[in-house]
Amino acid sequence: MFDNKEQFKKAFLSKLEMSVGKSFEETSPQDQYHVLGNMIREYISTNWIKTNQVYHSTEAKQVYYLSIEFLLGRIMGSNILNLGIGDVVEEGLRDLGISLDDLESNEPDSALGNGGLGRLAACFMDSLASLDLPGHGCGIRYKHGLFEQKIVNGVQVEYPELWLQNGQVWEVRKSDLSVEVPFWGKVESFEDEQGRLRFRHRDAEPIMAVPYDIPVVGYQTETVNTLRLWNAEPANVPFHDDIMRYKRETEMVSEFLYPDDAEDSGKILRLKQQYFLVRASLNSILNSFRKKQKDIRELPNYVSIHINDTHPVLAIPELMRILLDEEMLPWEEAWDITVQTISYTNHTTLSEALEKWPVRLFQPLLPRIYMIVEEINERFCKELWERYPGQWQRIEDMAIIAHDQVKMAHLALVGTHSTNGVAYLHTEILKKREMNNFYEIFPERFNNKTNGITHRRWLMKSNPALTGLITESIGDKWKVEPPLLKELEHYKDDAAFLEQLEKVKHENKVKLAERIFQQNQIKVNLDSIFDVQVKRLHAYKRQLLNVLHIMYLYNRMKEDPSFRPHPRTFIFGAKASPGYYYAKKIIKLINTVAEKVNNDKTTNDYLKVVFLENYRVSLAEEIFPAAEVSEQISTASKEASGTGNMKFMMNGALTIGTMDGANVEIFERVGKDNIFIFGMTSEEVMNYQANGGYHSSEYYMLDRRIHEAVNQLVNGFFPNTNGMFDVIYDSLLIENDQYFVLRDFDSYVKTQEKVSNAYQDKKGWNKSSVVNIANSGFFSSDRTITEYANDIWHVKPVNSPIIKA
Ligand code: CR1
Repeated sequence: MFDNKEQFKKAFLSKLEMSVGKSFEETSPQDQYHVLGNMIREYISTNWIKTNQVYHSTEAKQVYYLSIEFLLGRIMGSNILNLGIGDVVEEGLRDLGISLDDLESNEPDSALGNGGLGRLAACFMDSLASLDLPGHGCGIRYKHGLFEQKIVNGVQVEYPELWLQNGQVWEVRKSDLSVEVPFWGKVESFEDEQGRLRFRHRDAEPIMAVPYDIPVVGYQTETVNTLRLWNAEPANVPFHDDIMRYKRETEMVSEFLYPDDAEDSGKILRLKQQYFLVRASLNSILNSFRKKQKDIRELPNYVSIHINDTHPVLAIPELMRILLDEEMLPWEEAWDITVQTISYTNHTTLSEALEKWPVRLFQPLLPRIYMIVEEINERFCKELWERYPGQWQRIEDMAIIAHDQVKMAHLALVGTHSTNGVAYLHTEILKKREMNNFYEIFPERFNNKTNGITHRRWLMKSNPALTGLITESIGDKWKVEPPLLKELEHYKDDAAFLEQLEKVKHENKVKLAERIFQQNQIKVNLDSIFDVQVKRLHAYKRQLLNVLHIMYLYNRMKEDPSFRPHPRTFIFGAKASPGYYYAKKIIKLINTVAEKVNNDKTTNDYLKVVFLENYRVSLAEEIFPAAEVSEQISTASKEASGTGNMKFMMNGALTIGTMDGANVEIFERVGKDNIFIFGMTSEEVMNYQANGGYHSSEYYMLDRRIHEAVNQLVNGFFPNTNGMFDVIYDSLLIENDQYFVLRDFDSYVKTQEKVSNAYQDKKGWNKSSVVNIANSGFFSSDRTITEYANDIWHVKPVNSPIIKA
């Protein structure tokens, strides 16, 4: 049906009429999207079945990637690309007067994630399939993904996200594979016939976990992996209690994605979600393994379970429960198997993001699991005691249960054979500082896996013009071997190539400018520098530093008519967690500054500020290709890696950034002349912190630029904002500027001047852009996943790739 245009058109038209019962002329773009989606899914299904059969029969080890978030974005375009059917579909539709782009825009983003952590999981799924690795995703099918953001009077307003409202074409419900998940109740011990001590979970309230499978298509291969998302539904048991309450509480479990990037709230429900994911996933993993009729002690040779951050860390006690209570192995043996099977990635050192659960909530909700965690803790503390006799403080600091709390990161460190950070610097900080205690005991467990992004979505799909230019120049092998992008460096002095590159960027800027006009009614100057900061809103990411710099530019232009820097368009996109008061104030501030400077005729040829609402994967795909400056300005040591930084680089933007996260590795690859580094180093930040911070008020008192801008937050400079930005002012001066915004201000301003100057030499700029693109291959998630597969999971490709001509 996708072999040639004519066949495709015929199939499409007949399916369209059959499934929506309208004549072609009457069908809506929605109808057309659904029909095309269904056709593609059907097309995929042969290879999907085949892949599953191979996985069932093979002796090859399988990896299961457990994640509470999968931020997939739109699925259709990525499938079309990976299947290599783009030309047929596009041309066929064009004959029918339909644009594929328009049709794709009818697909809602699958936004089952908050930010980097969830998007990383999605990139990993794409790479696993594309590398023919037997990798399965396990997640939750939230009814509502990340909220939709509207900006009303400059303020973020949240609306529920409705991705399932019009039906999902990519998922397949498999109710026959449902799993019961028990909560509450009590644990009874008894002696079995052989006189062994056994445990029984009684009077539990069960929830049914129903899997919905989404196919994950690899690029130019027959492999179609599975992302299994669990839906919470009432179990089919007679229930004496209040049935309405039961139904409501059950469905709540997969109702909402927690809108937190770095904090947790709604504790019981969140913990329920975590166990729900783990119990259902491990049950289905063990079912597949048992079908192979191997000795359970062989589990680590056949199965690898990866936990994405600590959210699925209950996989450790859950696997112990299965091995102890179902397989009846002795503790030591069960423990060895568990540790060998499971591995863990840490994604943050921010203390507010390190999960801790109060025992008083944990124990009643998960009584058997709690018993096991207690035992793990006791055994671990005993080992510590033997190793560090008398060092009470150290033991208390490292315990899994302490001060009536269960520390999930400690459980992960103790109960897995591998802990990895997500960028070189981050891993070093884990080893030397944050987790140094654990590193001392388990040095061999710590390793780095620098994050990556799928170049298929973030370059080939989102930036076809650049993809075309690259391919014309160096051929298309880079598509399956991204480090070959390096060959582009030969073109960095090729005037014709640089001109082409500039043209591509310009076209992408035109498209983004149209989007900006459509959404914000702001006309932007196409010759201005497109300077972009898109990411979650968080104090440590320092959108505030960017804003203060804009205010400074504006103030200086007002003061000095001869000061006119190269025109800039500052573009922001960011969602704030709904309960994160400060972050929401920053959004309001950005919009307030935008209102002021965009409407000042004396400066607005030089300065525009745009806040694009509802930042999400599909919008990101429009933004990165048009960006020229990438803002990666977190307080050094705070951003574990960042992945947006890589997407910008791959699309030829130049980074202005601190030596933080993966910026460090970008710097190493492009060299100091092709990146703009500023600000304190992580060492400096950590030393300051160890010594009680710095004195932000000195910077405020001594630096006129800072003084003026900070005062403007509270002195009526912005009309009708009385008291509105007090929290921001206080964070800088009363709370002594935890994130060193004022400390880094001068360095940031000077470095931004360098950016402006560099842009004057357009040829030099384009040359730097080439160097960035050419060195971005390292940041393909194919490299990252290959490292995980080789070093942590020990899994090998199963299907051999069939490269289509
Ligand atoms: C980090 O903040 C990193 C992603 C993916 C985030 C970001 O720097 O790129 O993870 N951490 O590794 C996170 O969400 C809960 O922690």
